[in-house]
Amino acid sequence: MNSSRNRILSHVTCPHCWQKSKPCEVMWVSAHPDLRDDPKIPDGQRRFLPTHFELSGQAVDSLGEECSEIACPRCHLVIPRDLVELPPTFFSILGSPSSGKSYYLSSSLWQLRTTLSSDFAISFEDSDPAANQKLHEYEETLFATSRDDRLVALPKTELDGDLYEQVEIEPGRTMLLPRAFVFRMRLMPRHPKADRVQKNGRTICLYDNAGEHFLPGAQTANSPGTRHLSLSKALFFIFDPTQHTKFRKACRGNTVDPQVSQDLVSFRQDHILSEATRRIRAELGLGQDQRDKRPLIVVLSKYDAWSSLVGGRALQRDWAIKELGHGIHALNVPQLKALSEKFRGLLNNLAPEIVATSEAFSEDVIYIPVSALGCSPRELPDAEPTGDPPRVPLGVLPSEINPMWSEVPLLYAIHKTMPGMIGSSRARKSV
Ligand SMILES: Nc1nc2c(ncn2[C@@H]2O[C@H](COP(=O)(O)OP(=O)(O)OP(=O)(O)O)[C@@H](O)[C@H]2O)c(=O)[nH]1
Ligand SMILES: [Mg+2]
Repeated sequence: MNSSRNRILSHVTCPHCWQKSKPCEVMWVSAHPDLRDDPKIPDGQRRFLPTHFELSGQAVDSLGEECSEIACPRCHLVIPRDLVELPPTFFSILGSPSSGKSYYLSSSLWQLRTTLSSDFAISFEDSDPAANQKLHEYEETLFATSRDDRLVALPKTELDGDLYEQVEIEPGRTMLLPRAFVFRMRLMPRHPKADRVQKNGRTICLYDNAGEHFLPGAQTANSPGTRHLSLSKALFFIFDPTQHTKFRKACRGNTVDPQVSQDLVSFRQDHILSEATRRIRAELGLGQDQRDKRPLIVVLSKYDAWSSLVGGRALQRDWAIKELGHGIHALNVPQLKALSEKFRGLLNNLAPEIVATSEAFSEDVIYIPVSALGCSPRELPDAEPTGDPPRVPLGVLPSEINPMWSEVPLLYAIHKTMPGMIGSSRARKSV
């Protein structure tokens, strides 16, 4: 493909089906309204390999219209243009149903949008705002609503809902592919390594899978929803203490959170992690005695509901993020590691199977508590109980939301996997 921009990568990775293509193999999406007959995308604009380009570098379709979107030659889904220029970094978020993945993703990205530019001099933007639309809706529901005195809730992520796309990948074979959220990161001029700004640009690709996708048997050749696990540079395992029998027992009476006080289905969360590690080992050809080198970040979600087990203190931002001067901050990695040891100790007491499964899989495990909401959700009045056992759906008051550390796991992953972007401070401050 042709481009008017500076740098083109040697191959382009599709964030939906993960096919790697040479830039010249990447297809364009016709812009003329009469070209709506793509064989793989029902009602989609025709995809084509261009022969004519405008001076601007945009391809021209067979009816003379200038085009702007590109698509994967295999699945025909749209690829954000940034993926042609900026190396992609995939991050995978996994966890059981209702462990808090969607709330965590929304809260962490909402925080990152401001923290990265204000504190780390890194710009962070949507690569394709239309493709990130669902996430915008989540963020607006929780953080930018005009009525913050009404209970709101994010929908449960469905196994085949609008975060997935059905594609007839070859005649008679339909695949269900996950939609990626893609972001562009670049160093800003005041970043200490800004002279290498071109080199240090990156795209980040993230997914919001339904928890059921991580259950044994859910991944098939035609529904490879979690194949990103083996491509990703860091894995985020969302462990929800409120779904764990011993944690629930230990903090009952010390929280009003209905997730602790009600009788809920408890998923064997170690099984979810084991299943993910089984898929990754099979995909990467990793032996049972070999450990993965990538960071495994065990995110202990809903800290607000179980903080009584560690003294009830709120997680302070300055325990994790330290100012270096001139408005530039670094991650206090020694402090994070020390805190990780404390939370590992708590897990070892109450959920040793999580520590054992995590550390048997990865050489590089860190335990980070977060609260995406910073408050407990409440039962939605007038809502019908659903599920088995039936329970009233929960909502949260936007005026009460006050996230704690939801940006920290992603900052740590960026620090570990993209050298030079986020530095580490040396000093440790005792907590
Ligand atoms: N107390 C507390 N509850 C939370 C927090 N984050 C999420 N929850 C609750 O956890 C429940 C499940 O959250 P989701 O983010 O929808 O869970 P999920 O992992 O995306 O679930 P699936 O989409 O089914 O896989 C919701 O009822 C939320 O109110 C938090 O920080 N604190
Ligand atoms: Mg979800």
